[in-house]
Amino acid sequence: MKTVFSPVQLTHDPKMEISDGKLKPAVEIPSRAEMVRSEILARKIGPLWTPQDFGRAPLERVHTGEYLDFLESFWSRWTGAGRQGEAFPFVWPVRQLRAAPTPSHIDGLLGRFSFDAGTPLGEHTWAAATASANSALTAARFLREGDRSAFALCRPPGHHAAADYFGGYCFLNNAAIAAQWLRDQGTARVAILDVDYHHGNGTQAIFYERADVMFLSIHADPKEEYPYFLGHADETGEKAGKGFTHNWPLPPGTDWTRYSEALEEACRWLTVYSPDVLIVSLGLDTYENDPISQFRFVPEDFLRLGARLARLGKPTLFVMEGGYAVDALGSNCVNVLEGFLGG
Ligand code: OKP
Ligand code: ZN
Repeated sequence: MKTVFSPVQLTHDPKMEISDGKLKPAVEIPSRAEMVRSEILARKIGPLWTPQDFGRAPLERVHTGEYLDFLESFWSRWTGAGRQGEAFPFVWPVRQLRAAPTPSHIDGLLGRFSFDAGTPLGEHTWAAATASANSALTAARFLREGDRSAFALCRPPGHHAAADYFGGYCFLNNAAIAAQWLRDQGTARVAILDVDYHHGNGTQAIFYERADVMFLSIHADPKEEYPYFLGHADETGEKAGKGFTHNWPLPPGTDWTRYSEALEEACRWLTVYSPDVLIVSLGLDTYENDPISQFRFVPEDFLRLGARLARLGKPTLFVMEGGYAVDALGSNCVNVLEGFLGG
């Protein structure tokens, strides 16, 4: 299985984040990707590829032009306004407040194009996020060219980012961009299975009214866990997309036994839908020692997960999302890929 990764993805290097109501050390850090890359090589999963630059067109198929313009121009506006260091939004157009007209002030723009204060933007965020999206696109291209599976070592992650807002450490929705690109290349049906501990609110929102991209997510119950405002069991799609989104919110403390019941239900939907390509939004933060999460996967469970996904028998694109126990991240991630490949 080929892995796609660019060193440019390491240049987004946040120092701090806002979580638990405080400024704390960032957890979505470059060493995450380095740990996974070195484990891929050590365990000989397959060759490492550098992404091709797909340009802006495939990003615009998922994100709005004004959102992309904001991300691209952010650093020059921020420094032009006399600001230094990484930026955090702090005011949002909720409910009766108006998202339009778009503010011209940098703090207004930050709020207009985000949904949380926990996601620092820095000088190299745009370069790293586009490199991450290009990794997903390049891996998708390998599937189009006949590979049965591929791994996009995406970082920064993507599944919380929607058409016009960032958050949850995500800026460009790598999995959604790859799914849309596959559709545009002629792949008729795509399914996205999101196994990250957190609900993939961005991906769900992007495809909520569509039947050509199914979205399934198994995650911590949003009543008790980030992102709090999406991912409930009654969200099943709208309009043409009715019945093409399904969510399995699970309680804190969920272990493999409980998780795998939800996974079997998700696999039944996948079998019925029979996608031409399966995209796995691969979060490794279901691990028992993850510092910000409350599920109880042990390392062998990641092998089991990969093996179960292989039994679906579909061309499969793995797109990395979260996972913050950095020391174990590489081995947990490669366990999924190795489990998929059959040990
Ligand atoms: C991104 B991904 C925990 C604060 C949580 C945001 C978490 C984003 C997770 N006390 N902050 O889905 O792994
Ligand atoms: Zn997560």
